[in-house]
Formats: sequence, C-alpha cells, structure tokens
Amino acid sequence: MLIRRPTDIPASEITPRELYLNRRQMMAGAAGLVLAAGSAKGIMAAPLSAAKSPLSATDEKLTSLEDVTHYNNYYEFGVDKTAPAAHAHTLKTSPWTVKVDGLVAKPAEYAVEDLIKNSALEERIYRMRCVEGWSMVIPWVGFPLADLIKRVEPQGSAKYVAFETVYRPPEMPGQQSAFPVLEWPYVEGLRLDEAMHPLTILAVGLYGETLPNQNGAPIRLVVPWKYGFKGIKSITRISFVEKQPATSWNLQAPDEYGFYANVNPDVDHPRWSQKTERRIGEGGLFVKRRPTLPFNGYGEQVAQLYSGMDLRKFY
Ligand SMILES: Nc1nc2c(c(=O)[nH]1)N[C@H]1C(S)=C(S)[C@@H](COP(=O)(O)O)O[C@H]1N2
Ligand SMILES: [Mo]
Repeated sequence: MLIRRPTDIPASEITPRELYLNRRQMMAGAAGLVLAAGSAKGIMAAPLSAAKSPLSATDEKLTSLEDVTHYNNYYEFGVDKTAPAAHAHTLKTSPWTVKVDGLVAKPAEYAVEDLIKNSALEERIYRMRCVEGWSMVIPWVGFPLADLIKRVEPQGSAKYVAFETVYRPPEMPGQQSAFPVLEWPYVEGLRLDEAMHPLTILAVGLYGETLPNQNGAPIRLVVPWKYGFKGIKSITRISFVEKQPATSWNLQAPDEYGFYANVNPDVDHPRWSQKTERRIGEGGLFVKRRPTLPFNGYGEQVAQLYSGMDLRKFY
C-alpha cells in the first residue's frame, strides 16, 4: 500500500497511469511481459497516493483484499458473487470520460486521469452494508463528490444528481441477456444535499491502488450510510436534475428497494430482516451476526439530512 500526503509528493513524480505503467514495464524487463499481458486485459492496478482521512472508521478490521475483490455485486457481469472477478476484465476502462451535464452553469466532460490528477485523493476506510445482509470494511481511495459538484456550479433548480454506468453489451455479458435482471444502463441517484455531504465520495481506488474492474473501475460512487446498491460502478455520466431520478433497483422492485436506501435496522426488507449483518471474512460456525446500526453507524454525521422525514415511507 502506498499512501502519502499529496504535499509529500513532487509533481514530477505524479504521472498519468499509462506513463506510469509503461515506465514500470520498461524497468521490469522480462517481468514487463507479464505486466503488459495484464494491462492488455485491463486488469492492471496502479498505485495511488492518498492522504489518510479523519473521516475513516479506523477502529474496525479491514476486510481482506481477496474478499473485497472476489465477493462482488456487478450484474453487468453476472449475478453470482464470483462472476465480476471472473468476467469484469473484458471492460475497457481506458480511455474513459465522465460527462457532467444538466442543470449546471459549467457542464464538462472529464477524462478520468485528469479527475485523478486534479483531485486531492484521500484514503477513506468505510463500513459498507449490502441490502442482502453482509458487510465489509473497505479502504477506498477517492475524493469528495462535492469537490466535483462545486466545479460545475449547479443551478438553483438542480435538486437531484443522477448517475449512469456505461452501456457496452460487447464488454458486459450481463447486458447481452435476453431476460435481463435489471434495465440497462444501471442508474442511480442522490438528493443534492446527500451528494454534497462530505462522506460521499467518488472512489477511484482501494487498498492504495486503482480500482479493480469488478469493484467499478475506473470510477464509482461510495455512500457509506446507504445500502450498497446506491454505490453505482463504472460511471460515465453525472446529471443534475430537478426531479427525483429513476434508480435501477427501484425500477426492478419498487416495494423492496427505495430511492433513499438508508441503512436502517428498523425497516425490514419485505422478504428478510435488516436487524443484523454478516461481516465478510468472519468465518466459522459460531460467529455471531453483528447488529446493523442506523445509517450504518454514520447517524451522527447524516441523520440531520432526514429530520422530519418518515423513514418507513421514504425507505
Ligand atoms: N453498475 C453497477 N453498479 C453496482 C452494482 C451493479 O450491479 N451494477 N451492484 C451494486 C451493489 S448491489 C452493491 S452491494 C455494490 C457492491 O460493490 P463491491 O462489489 O465493490 O463491494 O455495488 C453496487 N453498484
Ligand atoms: Mo448490494
């Protein structure tokens, strides 16, 4: 893991990912062949420099890199937890652009390398809770979504932010299915104040390196007080809109998955309880499920966003 504060790093040392990889391949000599093969498959990871954030949940044991990268949900590559690790290498993540449009004064199209270069990257260790009942602790590398939002200057009429994953059936086998589980592309959304909250980040890496494809390379959303499905992967478009946008899981089963999807032990999923969770990696017969906390334990920071709202109605 390579984690240094941005101020420690001379500008000459910060190179775009491609340059970095080429240089590393040249220096690696014979081993370069192996790296090049990995690079061609789109599975190369490159180190990222990031400052440790005080907003991390530091007291909890990290989920292993193996589990974080081999127990995934990414339906574009299949519905099994192991499918994304097996198949996501087919997605070409470079070059990659993120289009930012809608109700903003300065719409823009960013190359992901530029977003990475021009952002103050932080390591954020977050508890993550999936609606299916499991949880992990993941050291993300990313930057506050608010930083990007401020750059494009939302208009007063912008009330929500809508996100879109790429639609690329040739690279995403799940998008080729005649009976898809979800409508494509995968879409998600946040209220503008949720999107602006300091805990909300766009992640570009984990465990000190660029994101593996199965975790949403090259850029994905992370909102730690909401169920995992809000964390849309491989984002290609971010739009500022006036009305609450459609979201993939809500379209699929509106009575099971709401727009807000705040982690809430008191509101059961129609088919199962949300009171407890299984921490991935805690094996063994007698390992107890952990109690699930309101807002996944981030209530002190985020509960005020929802004051006066009936969280049974707005689930
Ligand atoms: N585009 C896209 N984004 C997605 C998903 C998906 O199927 N497609 N699954 C979601 C769900 S249900 C979860 S729990 C998280 C899992 O993220 P992880 O595999 O990095 O832990 O990604 C979310 N983002
Ligand atoms: Mo999930």
